[in-house]
Amino acid sequence: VGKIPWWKEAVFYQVYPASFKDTNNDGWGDIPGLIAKIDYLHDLGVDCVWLSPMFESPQKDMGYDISDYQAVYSRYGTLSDVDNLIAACHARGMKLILDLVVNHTSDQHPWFQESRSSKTNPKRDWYMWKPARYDADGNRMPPTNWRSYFAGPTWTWDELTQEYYLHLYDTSQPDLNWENEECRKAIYNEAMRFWLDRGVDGFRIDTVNKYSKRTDFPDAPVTMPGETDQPAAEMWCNGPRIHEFIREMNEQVLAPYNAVSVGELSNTPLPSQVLPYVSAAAKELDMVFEFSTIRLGTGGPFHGKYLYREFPLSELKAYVATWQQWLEGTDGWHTVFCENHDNGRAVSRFGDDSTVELWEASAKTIALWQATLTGTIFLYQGQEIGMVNMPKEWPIEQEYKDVESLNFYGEAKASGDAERIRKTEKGLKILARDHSRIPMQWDASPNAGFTSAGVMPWMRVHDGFKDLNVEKQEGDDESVLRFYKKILKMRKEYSGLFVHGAFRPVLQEDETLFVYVKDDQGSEESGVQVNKRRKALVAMNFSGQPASLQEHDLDVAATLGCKHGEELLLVTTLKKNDFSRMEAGVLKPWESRVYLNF
Ligand code: ISL
Ligand code: CA
Repeated sequence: VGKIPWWKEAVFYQVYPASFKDTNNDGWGDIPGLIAKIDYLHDLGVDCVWLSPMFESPQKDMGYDISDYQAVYSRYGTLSDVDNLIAACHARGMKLILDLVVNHTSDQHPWFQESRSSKTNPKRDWYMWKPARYDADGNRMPPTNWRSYFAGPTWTWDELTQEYYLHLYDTSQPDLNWENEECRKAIYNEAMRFWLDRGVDGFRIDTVNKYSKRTDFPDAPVTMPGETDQPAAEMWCNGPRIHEFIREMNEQVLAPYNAVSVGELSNTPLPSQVLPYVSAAAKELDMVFEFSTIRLGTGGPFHGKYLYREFPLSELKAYVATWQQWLEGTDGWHTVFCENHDNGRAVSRFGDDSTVELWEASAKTIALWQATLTGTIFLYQGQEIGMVNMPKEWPIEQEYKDVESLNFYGEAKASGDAERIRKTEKGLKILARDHSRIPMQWDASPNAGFTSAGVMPWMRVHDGFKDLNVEKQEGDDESVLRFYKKILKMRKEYSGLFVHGAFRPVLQEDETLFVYVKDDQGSEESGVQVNKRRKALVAMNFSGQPASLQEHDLDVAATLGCKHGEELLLVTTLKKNDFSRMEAGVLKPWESRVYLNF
């Protein structure tokens, strides 16, 4: 029986440094603030912190635009703060991973400054430069019709050398040219080995599927008639040399350091496309983030990204079932997450934040849902207290800061189409990346304890922080936070079921109940010693109405394959004072339970 790698059963927790905890009263979170909260994370049950970019950066895209891989953004701290953070994690048996952003740099990075300085500069080829095209009237046009992620073309004209450079994201984020070997070597040394040598345990790897582009640069087919720039993800996602590049990175850097890796795989919706990245035999990545579930309700990755679309529960369940089952019988591994810094809050999207009761019940149900799924679990800061989206009344122009939100909004306004503007506003108020970026709510003091009274935080603190904060929930043994602690412990105690188990959907078409069976038969494959064949039935009410199991023909004991009376209630989201009124076969609004066979 092989040894299970530590990262499979570990609980990962993403920290967005700007919004976690400010210690020097400049309104920005910082690394000393994270160090001050390490015991909080340890107590929650976190094993590994993923720290979003804290590198030197002009902050056009909140640090995903790096101008120096080996320096820390001064508002976040210093190199020695990072050393202290590594030590603080390791002293508690925890690990730390950093964000590796090497698809692009900032345009302020010295590599790009050199590259743009002349066509003969030795680093010219480290980025992707192309001459202009001209239309029939002699007007200059970009080399292709590709639309960038943040709206507008993927090409920006550079006056000095009279060529365009490629950028999949903002114009200030030029794409590195992975075709150039010297460039790859510099990435490995400066962005990776430098940090691994200081003791970090691995990386969350940004946009890992986009290093290899179609180098014949064809135009994308017109799928948005009337628009100059067309969606073109197939020109740069999962490109011709992508697996070669990642294998090389693994062989030369990740494997020698025994570093853990989790790659971000957007625009890769098919299991058959994902497996080559995470198959153990392929020696590329340990884990990946696949986005079908977290993108639910968005109109599409490009133009329609912020047009909200209502979706039935069955659609959510279908994605979960597909991705829970896709690696059965393979040597792949995957991740469980429903929040990150690029999406609205889960309780406002998949749960119900319309009343205090429904908020609390649905936040716990989301916790139970995540903690019972197979794969490595990732939490995002604030998820553990059920943080919600920004209030709908907050005006976009004043309170939203994200380049992507503001570009989409600007684009809608420029269209002059009132309907499109209205829909974009509505969509942003549910889906914008800004929702997850407001300050962490620590306590009921001014500024939610994120920063001191009188300081202006970089983003506004949620108006509801007095009722929704860590301190309040620490003191309430039925709070969302205490429930997370409990359920993360349960997940580890029954790791054969919840981390490794086989997933079987039940009642897949139902629009109220979300039900599945976890069976630890799957865990034998993953090398876990199984003493007793266990099964768990996870029954969750994803609605504001009571739901009767009987009416759904759901027989708990029979589904678990045990005798009646031999099913054990392992955990419920119900409050203790509701127990007396608990009806065996009826789930209250957003109530959820896990039963075990005996
Ligand atoms: O639609 C998208 C952009 O919102 C995604 O498909 C995107 O490609 C993906 O989420 C990449 O995100 C990562 O890289 C970006 C950065 O802005 C995000 O914050 C980061 O998570 C560029 O570095
Ligand atoms: Ca600060």
